[in-house]
Amino acid sequence: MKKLFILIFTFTFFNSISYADKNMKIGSKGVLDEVTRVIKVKMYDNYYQPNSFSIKAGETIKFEVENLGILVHEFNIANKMMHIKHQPEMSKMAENGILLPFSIDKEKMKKMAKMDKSMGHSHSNSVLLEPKQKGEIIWKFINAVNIEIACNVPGHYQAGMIAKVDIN
Ligand SMILES: [Cu+2]
Repeated sequence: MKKLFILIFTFTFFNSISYADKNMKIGSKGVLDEVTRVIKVKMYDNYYQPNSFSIKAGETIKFEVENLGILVHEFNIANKMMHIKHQPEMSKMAENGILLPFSIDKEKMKKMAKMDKSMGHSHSNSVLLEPKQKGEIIWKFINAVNIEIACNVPGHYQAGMIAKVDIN
């Protein structure tokens, strides 16, 4: 009987994980050949320009992102839950002296990423840029819901560095 309970529990548990995953659909990394539109985004302290995006479901967009602020900023395509989960990693990067207010210590980042992968900030849905730096993301908005583009440098999300994304 006990075994049966464990079995049922395990089944329910894993089922709930896949259910959560379905609700975290944010699309996927896109390829250059499929790009239908290029959007230029400027990052300032602490906001994006433009600060909202209207995207068709299934569209593949190339975001050309430039940091014109004096602070380090992130352009991260995710949902609220993912941003909240990512913020402690960014705080840890700051605590370890990798993520500095005006720059990123790339040497330290490389070194620490060998012990803790999350310190390398290597994500297909995000670019982290120093002032005057440019970066890009190609993103396919397939099965994407509740998308938020935001910056998770400590304090920036709380300061409202969030861009609204409408998918229709
Ligand atoms: Cu920022």
